[in-house]
Amino acid sequence: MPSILAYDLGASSGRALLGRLNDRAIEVEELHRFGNDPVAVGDRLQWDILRLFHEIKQALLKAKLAGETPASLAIDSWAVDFGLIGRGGELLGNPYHYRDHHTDGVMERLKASLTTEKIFSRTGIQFLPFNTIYQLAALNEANSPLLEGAERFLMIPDLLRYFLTGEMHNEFSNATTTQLYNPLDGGWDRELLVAIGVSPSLFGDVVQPGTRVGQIRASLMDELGIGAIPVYAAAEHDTGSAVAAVPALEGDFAYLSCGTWSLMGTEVDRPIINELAQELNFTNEGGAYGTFRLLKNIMGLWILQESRRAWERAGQSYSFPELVAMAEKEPAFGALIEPDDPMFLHAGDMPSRIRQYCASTGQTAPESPGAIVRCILESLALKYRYVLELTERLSGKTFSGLHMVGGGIQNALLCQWSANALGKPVWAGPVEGSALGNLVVQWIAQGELSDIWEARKVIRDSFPVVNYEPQERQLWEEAYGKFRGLTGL
Ligand code: LFR
Repeated sequence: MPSILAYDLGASSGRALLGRLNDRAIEVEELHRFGNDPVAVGDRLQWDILRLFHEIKQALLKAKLAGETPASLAIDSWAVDFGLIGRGGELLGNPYHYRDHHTDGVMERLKASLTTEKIFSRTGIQFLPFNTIYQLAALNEANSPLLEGAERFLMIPDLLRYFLTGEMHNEFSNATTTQLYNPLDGGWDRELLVAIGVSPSLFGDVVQPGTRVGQIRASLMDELGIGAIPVYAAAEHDTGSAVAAVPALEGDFAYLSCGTWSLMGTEVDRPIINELAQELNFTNEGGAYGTFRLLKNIMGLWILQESRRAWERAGQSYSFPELVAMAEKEPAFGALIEPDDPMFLHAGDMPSRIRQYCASTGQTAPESPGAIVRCILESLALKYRYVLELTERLSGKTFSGLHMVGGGIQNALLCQWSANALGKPVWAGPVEGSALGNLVVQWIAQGELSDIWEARKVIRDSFPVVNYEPQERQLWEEAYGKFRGLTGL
């Protein structure tokens, strides 16, 4: 059985995995792993997109040197960010990072001028200040030369795929995250585009996950000394790929895709766009095979990653396992935060911000790294409980437990505390959710798997799922009450 290749790019690292399907069992092999370090230049925070493309090529080279000829490849990545292509097909500037400050205040202004109701009813997408719509509006407000010279809009995987193949296509799952795509009409929302001063001509036809969208270009084959490789569109939004890989056996399941972000929700057949969804600020992101992800973003392990960087800058280096071990030794529920407070969104000194949050809510601020990590992880687990309750309320479903997928599940303490907070079991696995979702969409497109449910079954049979049963129920019930009181949720 020939291998196929999945590139999964996260906000802090990327990986290339080779997958093989043998007797309905998936085998994966990590071909290449690399850091993804955004670069601050002056006031701007940007992605090092050419470095990412270099790493994509490195993986192709590694495949060749290992004697592998992948039968196809696809790329998924974080959402909302994009590059603009100018005359002659050149990329204009480096894509901005969604945590850049150029969108500050833009969402509030557009909500007031266009109305919240209009934006939500046309897109079904949650209000996050970094959504593409606000990034493009910010460029327009700033009379950016990037926008003046732009002829095409490509999101990160579209762009990298364009570098690979020379062909430009906009992929569906990622397109929906822009808050500029109308899932009811099934196309880009021209009215919203015109309202933010961006020409609809930049936006191309939208291709579905599983579409073959070219092959690697001749110049790249020459450069690397390799043959042609067909290129597919996966569910190119990493969360879309992660949910495609949830090893659920029944339709009504709840998931948490756990990485830099924690994305919690359920899969639905059609977007739920109503007053309650708008009020609770849930999203309806497009997925593979006509599915939608009714979910909510939770700030996730970003706060921990960014705290670790702050300690590193102060000359104290800790690994994640070290930090988790330190947290475990601290007393329970010393201090709690609302992880989704806007003060935690941008890069910076998280330990100080956490102390500031605690001081302003009348709590004793955690000082040591262990106490800070305990505060972050307990607060996340309690926020999961809150968002799962909202998901049940909005979807009308009741969940018997929670599927957790993604790199964050390697943190066993977080999984256990999540089960404790929910009072329901957590089923953790697989770790490489997004890359597996990417692989199975390619196999379905090639007729190797029949559909998404068969794919989920095969994933379930191929990778371990760790079961965490809830413990210390009373303690966590009380903590949940304290969390709701403190955060005002
Ligand atoms: C997760 C993710 C989220 C999206 C955020 C920003 O990696 O794709 O789904 O809201 O990154 O793009």
